[in-house]
Amino acid sequence: MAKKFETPILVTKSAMPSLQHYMEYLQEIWNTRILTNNGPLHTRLEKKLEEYLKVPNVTMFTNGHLGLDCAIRALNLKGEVITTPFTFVSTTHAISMNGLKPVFCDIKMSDYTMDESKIEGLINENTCAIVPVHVYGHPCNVEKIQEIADKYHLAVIYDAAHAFGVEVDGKGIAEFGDLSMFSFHATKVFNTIEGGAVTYRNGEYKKQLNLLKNFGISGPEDIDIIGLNAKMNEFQAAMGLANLETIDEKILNRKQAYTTYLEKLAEVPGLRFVKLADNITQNYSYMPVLVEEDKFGKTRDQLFDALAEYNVFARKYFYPLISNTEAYADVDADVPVAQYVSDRILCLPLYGDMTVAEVMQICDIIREIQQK
Ligand code: T4K
Repeated sequence: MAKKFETPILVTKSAMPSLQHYMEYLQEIWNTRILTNNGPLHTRLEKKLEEYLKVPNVTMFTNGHLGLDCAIRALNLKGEVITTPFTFVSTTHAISMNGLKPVFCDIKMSDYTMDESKIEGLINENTCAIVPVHVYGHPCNVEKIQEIADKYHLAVIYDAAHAFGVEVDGKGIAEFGDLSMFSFHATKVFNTIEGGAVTYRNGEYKKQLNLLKNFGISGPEDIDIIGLNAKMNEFQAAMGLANLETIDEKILNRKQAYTTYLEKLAEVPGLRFVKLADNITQNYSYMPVLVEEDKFGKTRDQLFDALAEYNVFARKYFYPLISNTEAYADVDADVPVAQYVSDRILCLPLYGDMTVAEVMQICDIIREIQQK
């Protein structure tokens, strides 16, 4: 019989440095008394992230959502934006709150990212941009999307919230599109407590993004544009600097947990996993499994509820589809694949400190639920 966990296993667990190590960074803050507004730790982290993400420009934000909002704002867009409904609602809100109309494109069964073959059918004279999501850190078809964008003169802003450290053919995922947004939220592969960054190759965006996140202020007596307060503070930057020191180790550990899941669940009927191409360096940010009721014998929701009885708290990322929410009830969507996936997907627990023993126990539990 599979064993119930004594303490709850949640879908993720924040990566944290030792308290003592974090305190070393805090000591620097106490020395300078600079708590926010582009302080020394902030500057250091931005530089280190440019190296790690292999991109010439990184601008950090208080959270990923405001980063995405400012990335869209920086381009001064008007009209319709093609995006995916299979995401966290932040993506769609950032589009809508900029006065733009989201147009939902379906996703692919192979990796759940935007189906590039369906983009052109959604383009009209009002289309100004594409906002795809590297969902679960699975890279979109960046080449094809760029081809379409070039053909129709559209901007491409990637929601790369899940894609920290992901590479395609050795190139950082931040290389692609006009701008990309990474989330550094507590639940992400790399965290700064709350936080995020916008990355871009074209250095001309830097001035605008820095203005947008600091009330549009360019000097003590100059306010150039209308802006927000979306600055990352020094305590967040300190967490980022400390967490960045162990990021490769954490990703490696995630990989071990991820591959253990794949091996142990391979024979369970009705569970489908994504297989990415060999040219992709993954970050193993999520462990999505698609539950096919006809073969598994239970629905995704039944598995979700049964896991909770064993103290395992998976999450239905991403259900409901954004196009089915009250907030976007007025937006039409023809997205059958996204609907199919959203109704069946479940993210199993996965985090940087996860042990193989924990994964094996979860797999035993899943096998037991399937056979009951
Ligand atoms: N675009 C996409 C595609 C996104 O997924 C997100 C964020 C964004 C944009 C916006 O980025 P940010 O503005 O957030 O930087 C979580 C996160 O709050 C959210 O950041 C994330 N996506 C989304 C997918 O997941 P919830 O409501 O599921 O979080 P919560 O509080 O239920 O936490 C999940 C589990 O994580 C908990 O069961 C325990 C663990 N946890 C949570 C927190 C808050 C920790 O271990 N430590 C913590 O501090 O939204």
